[in-house]
Amino acid sequence: LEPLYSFMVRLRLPGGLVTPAQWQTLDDVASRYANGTLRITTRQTFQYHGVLKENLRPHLQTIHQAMVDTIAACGDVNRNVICTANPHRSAVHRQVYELSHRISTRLLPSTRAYHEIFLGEERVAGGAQERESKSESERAESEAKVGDDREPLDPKEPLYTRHYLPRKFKVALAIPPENDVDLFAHDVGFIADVVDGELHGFTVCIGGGMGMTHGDPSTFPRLSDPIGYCSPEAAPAVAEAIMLVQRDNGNRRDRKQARLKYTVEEMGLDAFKLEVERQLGESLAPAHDYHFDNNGDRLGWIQGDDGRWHYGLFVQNGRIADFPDGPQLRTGLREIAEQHDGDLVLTTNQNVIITQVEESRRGAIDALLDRHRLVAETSPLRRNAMACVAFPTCGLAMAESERYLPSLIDRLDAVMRKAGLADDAIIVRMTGCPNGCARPYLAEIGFVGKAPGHYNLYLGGGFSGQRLNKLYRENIDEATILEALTPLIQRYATEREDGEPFGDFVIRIGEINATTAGRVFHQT
Ligand code: SRM
Ligand code: SF4
Repeated sequence: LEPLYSFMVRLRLPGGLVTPAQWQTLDDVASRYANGTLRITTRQTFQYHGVLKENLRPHLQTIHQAMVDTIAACGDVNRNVICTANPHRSAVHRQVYELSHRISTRLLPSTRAYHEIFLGEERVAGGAQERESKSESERAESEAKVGDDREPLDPKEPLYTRHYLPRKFKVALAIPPENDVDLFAHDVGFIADVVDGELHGFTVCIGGGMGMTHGDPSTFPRLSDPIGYCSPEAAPAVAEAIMLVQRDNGNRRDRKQARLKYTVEEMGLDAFKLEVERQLGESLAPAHDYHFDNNGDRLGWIQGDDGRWHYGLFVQNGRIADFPDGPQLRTGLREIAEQHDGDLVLTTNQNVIITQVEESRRGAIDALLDRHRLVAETSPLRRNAMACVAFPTCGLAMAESERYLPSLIDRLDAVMRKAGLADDAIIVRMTGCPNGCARPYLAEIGFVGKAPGHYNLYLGGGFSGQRLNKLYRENIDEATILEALTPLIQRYATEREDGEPFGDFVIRIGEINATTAGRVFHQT
């Protein structure tokens, strides 16, 4: 008897846009083939949990009919490309969204294996068979080159060759002043340079990443650094050049040191940049200035440049389900997708935007939001909080996250109210392990699971995603968390300067040192 295998399915959805027709299909498969929920991820796409092995192919075939796939959503490849949400907000948002697609397409693997295995496409001549027909000596030569950290070139897989990348690879695009994507947290970041409403180009950053291992100071989160500037047309080629430099220089012996951030630390930023320029065949222009002022989402109604409206809906930890006595998120959003012809856009803060609403239709959308209780009274603390999935589905979790953060926020809300800060936002993030899937090292208050019921507490992240936080207390339970944070929140209420974010405040009063670079993250 075969064990009951169950899978997680993650979609490739560059820029997070879902048409209403796609939404209905994606919602259908949640009941038919998964655990009845859809989960918006911190990379602007959907995950399904509990997909049984026998349901995997029908699941992927159904979403394929809706023009959605899961190619390269996991693995040592370029992952889902994310960008500042909602292409319908302005012409620049549209252009940046389209670039996220072009980058995603350009960096896709060429293999047809996905189509052959899951969609029943007939296997074409060549491919693996041809590769297998290599003589022993040819194969030995290739392997020797691999051992030498060099990839043998494979014309059928020119970007990834036979051995793919040393590790996952992530690209983000942001439109200042909004840093919803946490631009500096990714291997590559493109910061839009917008002048008088026109997209002129991008400042290119490299070397970000969140993951680390508890107790191993050679691993650390790192923010990316600017290396230059490119035109919008050049952005896909620049992303590819950076990926190829990482492919050929990343550490393939130690997966804990294999991300691009460590390659940059090892080679030096200038040497990495030179290699990128060599790949490109030209120099990058000098980086431009940029300014971010927040890394959250704009919730509620906002008007786009063409006069239409967009509603940013808060989805706690990205879980779209019908909650007993709570919001009927699945039913409500399904009905919106059935009745409204505008797109739905997922955000990197795990929320959803109902887009392209004509003035005359706003009342109808409000009525649907009301009927299904989609808009609950929530504090700014809760609206700005994020948690990764963790238990019960994540095999790497050390502590609860998605299932626990809401109740911890209840308690922190009470502390905030008592301090007179009910209307203030502090960025709180939690993960069940140090891999950093909810980007906790950028939070003003970050919790990282250490053991069941116990977390490391990090303080001092920047409000707009521009500074990493630092370890403040290790391996503490809820009572100790509240004991540590209550006096700081009370002091914040009375001693903060005008407009001073909590992350800056705890540094100014000397409670914690600022983290100035990833490699000093572990220094107190
Ligand atoms: Fe992640 C591994 C969930 C965004 C860093 N991540 C995992 C796995 C697949 C666990 C595993 O390998 O078995 C988790 C599946 C849990 C589950 O039950 O669904 C998982 N990661 C997630 C999601 C769903 C978190 C969420 O709650 O939204 C996010 C899905 C993103 C997507 O749609 O593609 C998610 N993961 C991230 C991010 C944030 C980001 O990309 O902006 C990070 C930090 C940024 C980075 O990559 O540095 C992140 N995930 C990791 C790592 C650590 C990588 C490293 O460099 O050390 C792992 C473990 C690994 O790769 O070995 C990991
Ligand atoms: Fe799992 Fe850790 Fe990622 Fe949370 S941070 S989803 S516990 S791998």
